[in-house]
Amino acid sequence: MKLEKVLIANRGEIALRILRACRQLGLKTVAVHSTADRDLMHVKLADETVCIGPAAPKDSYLNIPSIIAAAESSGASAIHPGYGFLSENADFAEMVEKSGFIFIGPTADTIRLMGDKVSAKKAMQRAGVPCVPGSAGTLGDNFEENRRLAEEIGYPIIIKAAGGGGGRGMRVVRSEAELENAIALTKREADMFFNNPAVYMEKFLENPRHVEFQVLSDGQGHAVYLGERDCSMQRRNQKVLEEAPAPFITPEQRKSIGERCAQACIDIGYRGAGTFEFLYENGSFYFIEMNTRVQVEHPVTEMITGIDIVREMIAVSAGMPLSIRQSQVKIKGHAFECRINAENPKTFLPSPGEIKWLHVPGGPGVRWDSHVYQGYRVPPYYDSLIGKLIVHDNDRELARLRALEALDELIVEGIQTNIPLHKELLTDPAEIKGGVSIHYLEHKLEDAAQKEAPNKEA
Ligand code: MV4
Repeated sequence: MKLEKVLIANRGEIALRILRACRQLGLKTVAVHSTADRDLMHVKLADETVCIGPAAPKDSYLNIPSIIAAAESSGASAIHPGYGFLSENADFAEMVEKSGFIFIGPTADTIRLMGDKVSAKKAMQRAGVPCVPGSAGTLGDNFEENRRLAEEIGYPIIIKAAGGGGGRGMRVVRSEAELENAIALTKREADMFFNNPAVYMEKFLENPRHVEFQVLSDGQGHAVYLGERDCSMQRRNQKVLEEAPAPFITPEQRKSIGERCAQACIDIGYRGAGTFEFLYENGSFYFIEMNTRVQVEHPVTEMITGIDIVREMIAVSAGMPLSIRQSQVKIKGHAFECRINAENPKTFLPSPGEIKWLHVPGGPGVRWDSHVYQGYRVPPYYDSLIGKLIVHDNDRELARLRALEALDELIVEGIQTNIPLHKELLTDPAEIKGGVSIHYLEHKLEDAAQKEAPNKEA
């Protein structure tokens, strides 16, 4: 089918980001929205709009029949799922294609392959991507075998649900005494949450960084890597501050891992934008999961490469060959992204409500990706991301200072935001140095809470 009109099956800043990419490609847009989202910026800007249900995500942004019906009634040729919601739902991708629409992303089979973390890891091992040492596949019921395997890998180990990912369905095991129970518990949870009791075992890395590689691939034998991002500054599996390139990663490491990721894309016939998630510890990379969607933090990669990732993922999904060769990908300077959330900066409780006053920063190397405007009411039903402040400069230190300047200019009144947290993080000596671990922020927040109320327990 010829690509003419794109239905945006998402909301918030990413829906607006997708709309902008479509406009640039000369494509018409259809915004689908819940009853709580009539005032979203991309709904105002879209060529057509369809209300797909009530505020609750399960009734609107996760309502597959409603979204397919909207695509049919509006005459859309393609559906862009954005991130979250249905973006990594293989059944949705399959339904979209079977209904005659283009799914802007990989095939349903690829999503299924990567959605099962055991089959994903096997595919990556075959392709020569370095993985965390662990079980060859799903754990069997023979405890003696599992006991020997854990002993071989060496404690601590981690039991993960094959159907999990993104931090759900995992259990760290520090000694043999805990092993049998931990496997049983994780299996039971996995069955409940993911409808799949399969679990696998890995060496548990105590203090890694989270470094991920961005790829673009056309499913026709061409793939490129766009370098890596460091997303270690996180709390409860929610990233807070991201940057590209990752501190202290050498050009040789980038090339070596990047080439393996790109080759893996060619091997599995991957189509679209993708992210290879790695843990990085003591100079080595260990693959953990692949994300088959556009990611929140894609702009930092766009800033250092000058490549429009959303535009490229739309183009390759429409059947166009990748227009970029690896030799054309050049990494220039450094970028940070601050996720600006409507939340209390200390308690992290959501802070929905009306934005009474908004002033956004500007100037060279400053980008503001956001759907909010003065007078907009942040609804309580969805995640609290209200904007992404992205800055770029010639090196990491200049980019850091630029981020601080931009944060000073950014004014959001009427609701609480985590702007103060970002100012604190970007002046933190460990962050100034760079390369903090995935546990840094949580430890820092615990220390701060301890200092404020020394008698309270953690
Ligand atoms: C790990 C790990 C340590 N060792 N696997 C959590 C999210 C999911 N994507 C994988 N996760 C982890 N897997 C091994 N073998 C530590 C984590 C982890 C983590 C990873 C990335 C970013 C934030 C994290 C927070 C806690 C734990």
